[in-house]
Amino acid sequence: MFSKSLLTATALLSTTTLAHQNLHQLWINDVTPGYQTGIRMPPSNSPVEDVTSANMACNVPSTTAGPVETVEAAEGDTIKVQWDQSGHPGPITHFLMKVDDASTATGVGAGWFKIDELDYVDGKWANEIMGASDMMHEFKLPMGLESGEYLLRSEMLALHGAQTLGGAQFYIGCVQLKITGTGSGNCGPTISIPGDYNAEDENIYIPDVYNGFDPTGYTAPGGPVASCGAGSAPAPTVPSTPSTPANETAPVESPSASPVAPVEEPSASASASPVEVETPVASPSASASPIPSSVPAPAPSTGAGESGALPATFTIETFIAWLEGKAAGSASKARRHARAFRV
Ligand SMILES: [Cu+2]
Repeated sequence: MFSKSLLTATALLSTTTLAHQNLHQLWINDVTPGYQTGIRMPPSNSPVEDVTSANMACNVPSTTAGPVETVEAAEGDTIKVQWDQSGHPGPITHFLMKVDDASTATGVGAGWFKIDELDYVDGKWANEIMGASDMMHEFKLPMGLESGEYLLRSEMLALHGAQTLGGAQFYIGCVQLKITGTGSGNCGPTISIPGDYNAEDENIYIPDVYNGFDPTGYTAPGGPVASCGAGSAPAPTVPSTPSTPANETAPVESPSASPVAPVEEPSASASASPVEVETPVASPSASASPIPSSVPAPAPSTGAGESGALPATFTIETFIAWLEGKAAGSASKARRHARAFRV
């Protein structure tokens, strides 16, 4: 516990960042092209919340990053992705889109097909499951892909604000791939991004997310996992392994060598490390996520409970939360954590 007098707001605000997240690295059959190589890094780690935005496809385009390398892969390859630590409850999904030139394609529009999905398994959301594996998640490129260039879209949907229409947060990272395959390009079903996500969809807008919502039957947006070619089933999803990945090509510059990057919250467990004001989505496993259904969802427009009086004694997390409430209180669309942080 800390006393108010020991801490100043400016000190905390300047050193504390919140659990926004980005995709930073991938491995293809356990070999990485390097830290942030092949990935279109957005200008910040903030989410996209407007499902009608073109940024839903491949996040906000960077105006300062240099050219992104297109990475080679083959159908059936194992892809492992690594995201920032996240206490935001929700699923992870992956989509592919065949493009003429992965280095220039925007990814906006039709042609995306889902190849991987992890929602809520054994009482844990995908972000929690990944948190136990250094925020890695593994899946396979389907068999039956047509050779050519693709965008691979990794989406982590955060549901902690899903009780508000438009409050769900989409974290998106796109990878540029050149895939060798044996198919003829008939993977489906396909969707349009933006276009097929609607703010009111039951897996995006969840009014009772803190009050009775049962996540066990939850299915992430984007429709079913596609199949490619007649009779060709998609490759099964392979659970992430806790083993440390090979990192042959980027041993020096990769901040991922550090167990926890300084901008990230120290723990993947939202319930154990409430760095943010946010409350994790209620889980049936009450012991793991002791969020009672009676806890009222924070009122976005008032910031009630967040910008009120600070108790005489408090944890650092509570103080950060209080500060966030102060900072967000005047926003027209109040957020339970700051958005302006940039990596
Ligand atoms: Cu966040």
